[in-house]
Amino acid sequence: MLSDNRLTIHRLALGGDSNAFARDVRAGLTATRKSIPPKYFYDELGSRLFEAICYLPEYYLTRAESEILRNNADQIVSSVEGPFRLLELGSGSAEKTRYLIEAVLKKQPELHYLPVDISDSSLELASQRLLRLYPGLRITAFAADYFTALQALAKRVPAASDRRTVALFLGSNIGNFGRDESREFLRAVRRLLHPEDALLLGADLKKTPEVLMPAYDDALGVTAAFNLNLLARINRELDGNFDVKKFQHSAVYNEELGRIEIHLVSLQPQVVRIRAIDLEVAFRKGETIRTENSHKFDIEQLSVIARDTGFSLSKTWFDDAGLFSFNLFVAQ
Ligand code: AVJ
Repeated sequence: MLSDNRLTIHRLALGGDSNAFARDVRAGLTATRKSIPPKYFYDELGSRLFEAICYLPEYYLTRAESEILRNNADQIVSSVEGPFRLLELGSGSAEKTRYLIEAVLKKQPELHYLPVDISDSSLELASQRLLRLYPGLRITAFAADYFTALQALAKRVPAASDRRTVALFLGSNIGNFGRDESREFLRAVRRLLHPEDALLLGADLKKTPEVLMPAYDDALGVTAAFNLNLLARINRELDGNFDVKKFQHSAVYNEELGRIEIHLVSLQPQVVRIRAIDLEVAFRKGETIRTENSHKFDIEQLSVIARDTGFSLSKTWFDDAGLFSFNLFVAQ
């Protein structure tokens, strides 16, 4: 635990937890349909590759959500009665969060910000920067996956009686969850909140494949590098011998389930060794590892999800092009 006056970082997903990575890689690569959970994209290199994705012309999500926040931050913050503290799940570079932090700091002199991120390097970098920018800020950060962090928060960060908690779940991170998992997650968030506390949820909207597909298969190949880095990470951390060139990034839109499905495709029959977990994995030509689902939403769906998880969808903001939604969920 790193701690000074204004910053405390709880490292609950330290490098030492390469155990969980080892376990999940073994389970995922020995299953009939191979998969690896997307949270493992975000080692230090992967987090930086994701930030590069956010600058791509094809990846409209980040720009659309930034536009909403830039244009509406004051109104968004005023829709909940303060004073606040902000709890952010999946804070990353916290670039977009700054709009909300600035809007809050216009209304109250100090703010307690509690970011959670799987990448401790992102968390530390973003926290130091925010503290330099905003003297009124105090940060308690959690380097952990979502469910670990929610458990820790329930134990260590008792519900505040003198201020509202506003939880942030931006960037359509919710899209990684399936139907049941998203509900389990939102119920766990809801348990941390009091009635009238709020969750601000950024969710990408359903749209034509012509717009969706390039966002997940860009011309420069940054998304491909982001996806393939997962194999390189297994090589680095688990002493694997993946030949990354013998796999290819693939993104498919599953219209029926309303989601982009991301895979790594084996370009030939091959056997890969992962020494640290004493595993040999055979791939057929064309066999894939599923690495991510990215669900897309409509407002009706979001309002049902809110109701199912102890919230009520009270307002939605859109960008001018109507690509992305920013939703105020009020705890019931
Ligand atoms: C961080 C989960 C929101 O699904 O759009 C971007 C991750 N994957 N390009 C998304 C991602 C490939 C991203 N989320």
